[in-house]
Amino acid sequence: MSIDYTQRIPNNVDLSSDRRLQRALENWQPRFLEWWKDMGPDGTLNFDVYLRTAISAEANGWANFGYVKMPDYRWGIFLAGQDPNRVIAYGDNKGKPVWQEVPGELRSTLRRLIVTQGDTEPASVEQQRLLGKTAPSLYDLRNVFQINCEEGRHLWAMVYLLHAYFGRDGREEAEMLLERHSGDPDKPRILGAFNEKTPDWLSFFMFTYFTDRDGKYQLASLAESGFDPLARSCRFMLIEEAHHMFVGESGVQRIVQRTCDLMKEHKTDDVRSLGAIDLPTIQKYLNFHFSVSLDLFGQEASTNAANYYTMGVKGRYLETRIEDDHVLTDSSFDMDTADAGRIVRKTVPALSALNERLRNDYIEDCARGLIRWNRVIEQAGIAFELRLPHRAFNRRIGAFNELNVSPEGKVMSEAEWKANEHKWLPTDEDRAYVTSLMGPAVVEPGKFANWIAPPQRGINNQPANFEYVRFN
Ligand code: BYC
Repeated sequence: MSIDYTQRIPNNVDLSSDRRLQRALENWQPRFLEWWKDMGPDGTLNFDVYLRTAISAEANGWANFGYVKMPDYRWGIFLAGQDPNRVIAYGDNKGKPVWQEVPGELRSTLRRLIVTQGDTEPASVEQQRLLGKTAPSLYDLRNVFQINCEEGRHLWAMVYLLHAYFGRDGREEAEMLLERHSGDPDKPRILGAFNEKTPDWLSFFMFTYFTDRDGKYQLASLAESGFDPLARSCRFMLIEEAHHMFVGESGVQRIVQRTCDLMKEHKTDDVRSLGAIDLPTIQKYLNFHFSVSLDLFGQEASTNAANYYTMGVKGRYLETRIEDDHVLTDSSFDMDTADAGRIVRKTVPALSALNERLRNDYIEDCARGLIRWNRVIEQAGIAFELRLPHRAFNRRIGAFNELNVSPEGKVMSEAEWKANEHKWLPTDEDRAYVTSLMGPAVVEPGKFANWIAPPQRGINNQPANFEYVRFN
């Protein structure tokens, strides 16, 4: 179904045919805009930003580019097309038609998953609220705003589901999504990583590379849901999400490129004296964001995850492409876990290991970007390799929470870990240094901050010196 842009809330769900729902969402809309003004990108209400806006739910030609003032961005409700023959691909309900309404017995489970997903979207906008003040270029400024707008739209996607399918409880949850805030001591966001700060652009690029990629894997699992409106919402969100991870990957790559260029030109490792970010510091930020994002996959052994799967609520990554029985009651899975203070390999029932399996898929995907970043370093003839730390390193959630593990995977005493932590994770001094490089924002078209290389190409085939943001 095409998107109706004549409505106050653009949508492809025929919203105008359900007056009650339409009115409920139109009541939530001003609350969302208030939140955007208070918690969204700071001081930007009058900027014209070269943004893409979804205009069709088809993969080809789905977006339109043009200048938009962000409070006027057309946040809307877009679901990917419906397949009338779609059946549940796994679990006890395998082969049965997908649900167009919420089955009563799955109501609280589905609501909880949708709320958890929805909670991350505004959280990331809150985390990125101040980045515009220190943008390294107009190109980057535009990209953070694009991401913020689309995370706002992803919030809309989840709020639509809550309003449309969960009655009064759903409306209350939608309110709460605007009341919890990232880092708020009284009403924090639900998942750990979304209460961390994103105070600088190195953190931002690492966040969009590692944490948005958790989003990709969680959304892909929910895109397999037997609850069809959730599956279709997530499928469309994934199309938007790809750009966010591109911003992360290319952002880190451009920082690495600039660092290597300076190291080569000045024949020195001491790029801090040249106002750039040294490779060991980049590695420490990588260690932090990777480990915090690993926590987002939950416990290694999880009965929650087993139940989601058995009930048909949340599948595996690309479930329908996997060749097995899609029931998993007789399958096992090998994984590392902690036992009596050590990392041990165990064979466990496959159903209880679904979080870990998804984490494996994620880690494999994360490694691909490092290959590209390391190629830049290698081409500069520099002997340094960025590495993903061991999965047990710096964990707060799951079995490894109780261990102290080095990036290489060595288990150690707390004292030894504490004595070495400064080599592995950003110290206050590292953070202060990176912060000192930030800002004021570089706002001249085609100019870039000293610590980052220009992108290889512009947005939507525009040149790098395009005026991506007009300040009025
Ligand atoms: N922090 O059995 P477990 C994105 C809790 S990112 C705090 O493993 P489950 C985005 C858990 O709630 C993607 N608590 O749980 C990215 C449970 O509590 P109860 C977001 C945690 O449910 C960038 C207990 O520990 N989407 O989209 O299997 C920018 C037992 O754990 C955490 C989703 O996450 C944690 N990290 O797995 C913008 C998808 N981990 O029941 C956006 C929806 C676990 O004991 N969520 N706990 O009270 C889920 O699928 C699941 O809730 C989780 C957790 C995978 C997160």
